[in-house]
This record gives sequence, structure tokens and C-alpha cells, in this order.
Amino acid sequence: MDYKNLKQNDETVYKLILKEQGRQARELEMIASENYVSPAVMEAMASLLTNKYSEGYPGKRYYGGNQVIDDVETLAIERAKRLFGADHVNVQPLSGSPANAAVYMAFLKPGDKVLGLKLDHGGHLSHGHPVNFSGMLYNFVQYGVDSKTGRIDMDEVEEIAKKEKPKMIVAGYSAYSREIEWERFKTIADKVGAYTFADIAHTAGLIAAGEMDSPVGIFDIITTTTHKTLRGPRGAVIMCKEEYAAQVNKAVFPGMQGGPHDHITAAKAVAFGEALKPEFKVYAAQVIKNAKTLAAEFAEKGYRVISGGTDNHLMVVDMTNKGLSGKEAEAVLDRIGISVSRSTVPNDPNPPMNPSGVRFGTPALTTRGMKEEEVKRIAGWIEAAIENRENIEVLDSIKNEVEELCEAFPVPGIHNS
Ligand code: DSN
Repeated sequence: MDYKNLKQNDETVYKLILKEQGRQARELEMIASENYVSPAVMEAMASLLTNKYSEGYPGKRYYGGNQVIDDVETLAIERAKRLFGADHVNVQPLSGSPANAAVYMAFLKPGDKVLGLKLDHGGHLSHGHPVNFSGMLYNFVQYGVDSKTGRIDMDEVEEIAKKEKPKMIVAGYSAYSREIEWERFKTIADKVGAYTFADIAHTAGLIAAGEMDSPVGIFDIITTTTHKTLRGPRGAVIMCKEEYAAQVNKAVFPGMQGGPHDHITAAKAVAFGEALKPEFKVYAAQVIKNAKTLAAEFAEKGYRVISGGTDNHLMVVDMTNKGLSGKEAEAVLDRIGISVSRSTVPNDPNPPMNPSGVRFGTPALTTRGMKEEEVKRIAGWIEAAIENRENIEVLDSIKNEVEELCEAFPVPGIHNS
């Protein structure tokens, strides 16, 4: 994009966007939930579809002039159904938390009991944390990961479910690096009469590509954001079995939201179209190969990787034995041009603002075309920066190497200006 009108009309915003463009071009993005959309997705997002109101659903709108929007939304729905093999898809949720809120609204009453993973074990705020609407409105009980293996202990999940008899069980996480036993969750839920709800926001792209196990066809309801491994615009979708279609649609609109963001719906359709192409499968497979390489490099350098490795695009690394906190590690890596997010580790003795770990992810590096060789170099720089965190000369020299690598692997559609 050349932003020529923006430059003319609002130089302040133009300059801020250009500054961020430079950061994205010259720095490495290792935040597990971030990615770079294609120029085609970007153009759809920036389109004039933002001008339209279209409360309702295709063929049943509360506003006139929606003939084209109906086609856009229907296309997004059909592509998402094909991509995931889902019976029913609602493409209107504005983002992950609103999608999850709509799911709870569709299936629960305030005060109902829900079983979800603890936040510091890799769960999400909207899976029942007390500071979030989910924990305020519903009676969440929580399961955790095994402290030795770092993996979900399904026997413990079954024990808690039998004792607590929740109305819904939530699986699918923000900081969990292993395959999820969807079938086992479903068996447990059936034993206690609970709905099964999967939040696959992080792994949706890997699942769509067939590189990870899918909950579709097993779980009752599935949500995902569209902007992480799926590499689409900011937003979300809800998938469910046909029998739940009406109640899910009603919960999204008029339950939770007003008019959908039609420019984003169009961009979702473009991203789903991209994910249906064979090259997306190659991309998703490489994301996982890169993550496995990174986890192995960390382990080899003496870092404690939670669960000992990864099956997906991310890993949580405990910084304690390296003598710094996750927040300090995040700052050191920022200094050399690598963005990461601090993260709690299971049973973290430290608070979420200053936790013990860092979460690393490979989706964005892989979009730039980086493979195992580059990932090994990056792991070396991370280690060198952490070991030499007081040494400005070393940090500056690594930052230069990071920039050189970024120049060699440009972000699709982003210029380094
Ligand atoms: N904030 C997202 C993440 O970083 O995982 C989840 O919503």
C-alpha cells in the first residue's frame, strides 16, 4: 500500500504507520499469536465494504442494499466449511473473546458450571479467569497440566469432570504446545452430559492444513480467531454441528453483536481461499518443523522447555535457570529486534505481569520463508543476547545480524522504508 491519501490528509497517522512498517520489516516476530497477512487479505480489509451495515444474515438483513454483502458472507461461510469440514459456520464474530462469549451465551445460563484450563497452565482469559467476563458470569472450575510432564493429564480431567459435573468442557489453548486428545475429552464430556467446546485460535491454520488433529466432527462447538496460524484478518468464526446452528447464530446476532464488519468478512474469505491452496499445507508443515527445531535448540542450550518440546507452532520456555524473568527476557530480546511475549509457566510463583517464562512461536518467521537453518541462527542469537544481556556491544552486533536476516527474508507486501 502506498498510503498516498493518508499522507496528504493525516501525516501524523501516516508517519506512525510507516514507523510500524519499518519495525515489522526490520525485526523478527516470534509472538506465537502473530502473523503477516498477504497483500490480498490486506486489500480486502482496506476495502469500501467497511461502509456497509448488514445486521442479520445472508438473505435476512435488517438493512437494504446487501445483495453483494450476502454474496461475500456466503462465500466466506462456504470456504470455511470446506476448509475445516464443518457443518455450520458463523463468520461474524469480531474476535476471539466475543466469539467465546457468544458460545457461552448460546449454551449456558449465568452461573452454570464450566470446566476449563487454568490461565497459567496455558489457558485463555476467556476460559474462566476471574478478571474476565467468563469467570464473572459463569462458574468455572479448572484443570491443569501435570507438573512433571507439562501435559494435560486426561485422568485428572475425568476425575474433576465426574466430581464437578460441568455443563460444558473447554479445550484448546493459548500456550500449550502439545496435541489435544479431542476424542478423550468427548468421551469424558459424554459421561457427565457436558457440551464440548474447542477454542482452536492458536492452531486453526495447522488443523486446517491437516498437520494437527482436528476437533471438527468430535466437538459440539469450535471457535477460532482468523489471524494467528490461519493468517487472515483480525476476527473469529464459530463452527458447530448443524443442530446448534440456529442458537449459535442467535447468540452472535442479536445476542452479542450488531452489524458485522463486512470488509473483514471479505478478508476472511480471501484468507480461507489461501488456506485451501496446497502451498498452505507446505507452510503449516514448515511452521511445525521450525518450532520443533527451535524447541530442540533451546533444550540443547539448557533451557527448560515446558513439556520438553512441541507438536505445534509454539513453546513456553522457563527462564528461571538462566537467572532472569520472562519480562526481563522479553526486554532483552526487544533490544535485539526480536518480539516475544512473556508467559507464565505452570504453577508459576510469579505474577502474570512479571512471569517466569517466555512464549515463542514460528508462524511469522515461516511466512517470511525462514526454515530450520534460519531458526538455528535465531536460537543462537537469543542465547547470546540472554547470556550477554549487560553487554551493549554484543547486543548491537546481534541486532545488526537480525536486520540482515530480515532484509534477506522480506515480509510479503511490506517494504523496509
Ligand atoms: N492474545 C492472544 C495470544 O497471544 O495468545 C490470545 O487471545
